[in-house]
Amino acid sequence: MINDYPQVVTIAGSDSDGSAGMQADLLTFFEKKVYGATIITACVAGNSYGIHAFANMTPEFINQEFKDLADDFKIRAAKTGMLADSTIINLVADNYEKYDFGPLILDPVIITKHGDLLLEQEAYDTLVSRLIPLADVITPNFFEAEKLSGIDGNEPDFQVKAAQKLQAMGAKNVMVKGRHDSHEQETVTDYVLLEDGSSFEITGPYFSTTHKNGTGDTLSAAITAEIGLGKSVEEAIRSAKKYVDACIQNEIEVGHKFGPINHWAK
Ligand code: PXL
Repeated sequence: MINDYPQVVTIAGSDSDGSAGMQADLLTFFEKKVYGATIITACVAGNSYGIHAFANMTPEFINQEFKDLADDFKIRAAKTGMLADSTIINLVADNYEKYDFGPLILDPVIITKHGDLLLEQEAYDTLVSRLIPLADVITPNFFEAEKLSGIDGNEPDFQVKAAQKLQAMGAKNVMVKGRHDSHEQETVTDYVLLEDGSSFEITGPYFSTTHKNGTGDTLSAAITAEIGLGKSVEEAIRSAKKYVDACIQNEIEVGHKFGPINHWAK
């Protein structure tokens, strides 16, 4: 058996409503035609109104998931999503150092669009010390970039400064997503700083919709898929951004409040 079909993995939480977390990642992998494996870190019970219960996987279980994939599959790229707490971050880093799963796309999932916390407060330090130095690409949203860089989002050139800081902290390539919290705005501008020091901006339309659950997961999953398919980081980011915009634009009517995006969009 040659085992050479492009294979990627998401190391993330399961979201019972199917809109975010590893469910959004798998839908993205499927649409991008890469084979998607999953390392579940935690499960959340919720729906479009919010999250109502959490359960973390045990360290033994997570270690076994890594081992089983490493024993059999040829993973070409990996992404992280919800990592829940310090213990899980440490063992994800340990396993990442132990096995070759290709480039790591770190989506520093901290809080949901409903305001539910997905990472315990004391886990930031572990994320910074253990995972940022392993990241080939990090994709913080505006709030996460503020939190991780320690720079105030109102400072002039915030995205540039935050990206430089995150690179100095060890991430090779950084995408600081634009602010999208005002219904007045017409566009959103993301800033990307590449490993070689070059940079670019991507400006896209701002979509005023409540159906945006799983947007960040989908973006980082699409970057992971493209990198798994052999694209450069720049190509992967540009193509992922286009895909996510299409997913938001082509609404799908599921749930009553903060609904999912539409992964069938092209
Ligand atoms: O979209 C962030 C996210 C990531 N992972 C899990 C989630 C959510 C948001 O709800 O539930 C498991």
